[in-house]
Amino acid sequence: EDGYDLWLRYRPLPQAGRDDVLRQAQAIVAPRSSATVQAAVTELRRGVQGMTGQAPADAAQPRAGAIVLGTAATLPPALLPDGLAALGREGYAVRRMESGETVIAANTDIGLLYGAFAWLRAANTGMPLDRLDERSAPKLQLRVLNHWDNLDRTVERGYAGESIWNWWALPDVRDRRYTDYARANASLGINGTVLNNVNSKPEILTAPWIAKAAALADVLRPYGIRVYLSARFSTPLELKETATADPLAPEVAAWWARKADEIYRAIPDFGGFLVKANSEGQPGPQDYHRSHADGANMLAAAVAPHGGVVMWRAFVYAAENPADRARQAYDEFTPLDGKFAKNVLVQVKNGPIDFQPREPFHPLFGAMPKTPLVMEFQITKEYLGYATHLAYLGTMFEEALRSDTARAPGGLTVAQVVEGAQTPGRPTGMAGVANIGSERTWSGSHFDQANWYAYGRLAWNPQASSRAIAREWAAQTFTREPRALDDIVGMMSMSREAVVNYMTPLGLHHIMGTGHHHGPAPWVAELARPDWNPVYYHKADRNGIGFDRTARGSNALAQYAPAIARQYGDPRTTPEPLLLWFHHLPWDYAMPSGRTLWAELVARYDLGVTQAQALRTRWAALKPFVDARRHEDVAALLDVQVKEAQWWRDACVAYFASVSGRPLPAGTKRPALPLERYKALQFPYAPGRG
Ligand code: BDP
Repeated sequence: EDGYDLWLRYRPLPQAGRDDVLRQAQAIVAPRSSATVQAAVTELRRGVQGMTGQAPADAAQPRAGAIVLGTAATLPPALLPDGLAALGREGYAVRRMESGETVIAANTDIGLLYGAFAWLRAANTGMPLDRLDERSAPKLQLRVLNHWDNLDRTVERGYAGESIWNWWALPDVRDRRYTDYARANASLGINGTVLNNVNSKPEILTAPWIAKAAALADVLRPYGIRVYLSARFSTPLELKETATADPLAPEVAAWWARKADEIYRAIPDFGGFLVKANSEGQPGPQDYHRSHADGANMLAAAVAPHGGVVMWRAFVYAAENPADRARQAYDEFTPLDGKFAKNVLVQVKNGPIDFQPREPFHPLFGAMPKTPLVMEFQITKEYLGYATHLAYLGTMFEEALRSDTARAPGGLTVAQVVEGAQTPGRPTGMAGVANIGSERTWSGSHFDQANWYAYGRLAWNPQASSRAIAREWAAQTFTREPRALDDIVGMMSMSREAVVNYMTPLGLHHIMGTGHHHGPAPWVAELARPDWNPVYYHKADRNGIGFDRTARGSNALAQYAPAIARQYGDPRTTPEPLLLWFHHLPWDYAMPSGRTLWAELVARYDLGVTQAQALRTRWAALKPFVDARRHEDVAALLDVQVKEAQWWRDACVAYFASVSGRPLPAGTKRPALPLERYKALQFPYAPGRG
């Protein structure tokens, strides 16, 4: 086992499970087949064969012991579930009938494929198949991966090898891996993929690359996955096909309309464009004194006749806004609420800075009631220890989604906003920055597969429980033994908090190494822009630490609903995990634990190291339950995590001790090395720079 099979391993089940599967899946009955139905049947066969050693037969007529796939048009009335229409285009019902058939019903072929995966998931996780009765429909329409893959096959912030897109060999060579990628995504309900980096190049929209994208679209289509492209705003200008990229210039709009026509000729179900504009040096409409809405709407008009959408990112921060980078997206986008075309979605990162181990939810959620907002999560762990550290992100995604924006009486969670509570009739979506590469594990480590999995399941249902998802994943990936599962789920559930503790406890953020973001560098102060420097974010000096975002400081807090602004305006009522995000406090500030802030900070760093050690110990005890190779792979990474947790702790404690001028709290271990030695570490070849 090298991890390639992901959660779709279909290994032989223990006797009881095997008998159960064999009883329910003696045969498969499927309607005249489309490629999608074919994919569903092939997957069911593969699964049953793998779990039991026996392949189900093909049958023409429903009968007890058969799995019967069908839509309202093909199922016999006796097998048709009530209320099927309400499940919509992608929903499914899976039900074991009293008469002995297992019916997988849907309104479309893609619903059947999702239903087939649901049945396999149930079989794989040991649910009693003779009582199966599940209905499900996605709560979001666009469930999309964002690949930050470059055309030279490097991956920005990728820690799992080269891009899986072998651009050079495309469109002629269609690697089998693309099909396995499609299967894995379809098993979660992911229905879109942006193939290329948001830091995009003009070439992606030229004929040779459109052909490559079209070849991928052909492979992904049977699995319900649409292809999207990241578009560089200045493409026509840079290709020298227009004299400007001004979105209001007619020649520019006409160029994009022609380009959209060309793309749709090659990819009739093309999803649309993702755009990073006027952000980190990318071109955009503001270069022409136009707004984000002007830019987005021009592109939206080009794809609208074909049913496409534009996902316009709200990740913006400029050199001219040094007072508080966290404020800019809200300041720039809220005045545009209601000004975006119907097929534009604004894509917002979960927090206001940048995929930190912990951030409060982004204040745009709930604050743009006339604009569909896509949640953007980062699945790849740019700021959480790359693919080396175990950090299950399900808990982090859940924390963001369950946050109450307090923008409606009785509450309005971020999940509800993303589900379109404020924008009925408009599209909805979630985007996840992929952690997928060409390594055999796909994600760079076995546990990082769980982050892809959790993202997909939460995109289907943003209100799902991260713990339940972890259990479901681990049961399919490692073992069905309940005690071992409890342990694995326990490890996963505490893992992200461990990372927060040893990297950025109590609301600290962005104190990682410059550029590559690997390892601690809270001392960095000399970079050209203030907001590139860690010292800008923690503001530690002799007197205290933290970023004052209250009315006395940057007042970013005023971007939240009044109830939250009030609660977080006082350090005593601010949730402790966000304390230094919103407040600058003296080192002697009394924490609820009875410790001073300084002592608490050191205690948190120590706790993080202890938690990393606990992950390692707990995994060691799981050896009897996990195949040797994968057990060893994970163990090797946990050794690195313990070592790096200690490094983070030692470097940060040494640094904050030096700026505060405080002695280490009594009983605290001294950092292993003098501060200067940590400062001197360099990582010129860290991966993922793109
Ligand atoms: C930051 C990454 C950078 C991305 C940027 C983005 O460091 O590589 O290009 O986000 O989201 O987290 O556009």
